[in-house]
Amino acid sequence: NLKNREWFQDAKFGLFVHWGVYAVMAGGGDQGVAEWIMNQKQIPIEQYEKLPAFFNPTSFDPAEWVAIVKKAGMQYITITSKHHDGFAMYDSKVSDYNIVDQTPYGKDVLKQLKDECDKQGIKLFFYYSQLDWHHPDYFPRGRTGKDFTGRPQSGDWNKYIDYMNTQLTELLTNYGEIGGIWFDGMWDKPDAEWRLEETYQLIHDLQPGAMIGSNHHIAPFPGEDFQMFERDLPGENTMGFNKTETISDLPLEMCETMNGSWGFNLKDNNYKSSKQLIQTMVKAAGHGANFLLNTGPMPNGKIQPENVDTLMVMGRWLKQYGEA
Ligand code: FUL
Repeated sequence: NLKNREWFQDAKFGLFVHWGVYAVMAGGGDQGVAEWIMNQKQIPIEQYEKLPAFFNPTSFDPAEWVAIVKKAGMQYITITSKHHDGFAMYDSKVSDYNIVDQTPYGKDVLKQLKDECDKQGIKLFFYYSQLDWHHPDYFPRGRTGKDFTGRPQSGDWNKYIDYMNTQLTELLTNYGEIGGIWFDGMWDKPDAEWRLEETYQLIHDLQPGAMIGSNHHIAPFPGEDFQMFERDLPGENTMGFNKTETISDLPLEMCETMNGSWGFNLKDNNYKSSKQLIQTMVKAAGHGANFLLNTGPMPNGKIQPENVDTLMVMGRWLKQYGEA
């Protein structure tokens, strides 16, 4: 996948999308990271499972999303296929805890987005959370998603990893050629046997071109194709996430939020200015890192207008001053 690494190295700017049933709760009136609401408000699985019934993004228009991305001067999208809450935003056959089976909307948003990305020449990456607050076999539990979930205090860890590998197989088989997999959540159980080698091999066997990266906040493991930094420039650690001084020879990526949340948060109006974000993007480029800027679409399927405005300003700037 050298070719894809080269492409990635040069891609510079992408859209991160955190979208899930948590969007319905819009942060619950708090300023916190909205996609964490299940853990923050200690919502038991039995009750959280009622959320998908309210998720009906009838205004979701993938053509509009991808047009925004193109106008912003971005080359790729990374979207949550499953976040920590365990809910699959695609048509998974190994669990009915997914958008097709459990929401009135009933359609696979990843599929629709992928088709549109193909049409408009944008690469699509899937974010996948290894951490899971819903699956019973995610046991022993990690640092988060503990007793409040109502899961039995037992489970078979290897069965969970098998389940994860099956979901990854779906994602790498049913959506054509994808950009890669963006892992997150290993930090929840740093000492667990994640069987990384097997998972990474599986991905590379299924799609040799797919790039693997992981938000584990430490130095890259063998099999990973890029190194990422959460809300900090490579080598910096103002947020407390970055646990390593290592900056590898792999392509780099920095991800950042528009306000303080990844998922849609109604209360958090603390948006960074486009000027500030342009400066960070330029600094990231100076560090050789792509800038993956996040948006949390609303429950109706639209991208927040405030975020669209910012993206348009950035796109105009890039058109004027960017090299491509
Ligand atoms: C973090 C996650 O816990 C956040 O919810 C978000 O997905 C961010 C990109 O990574 O580790």
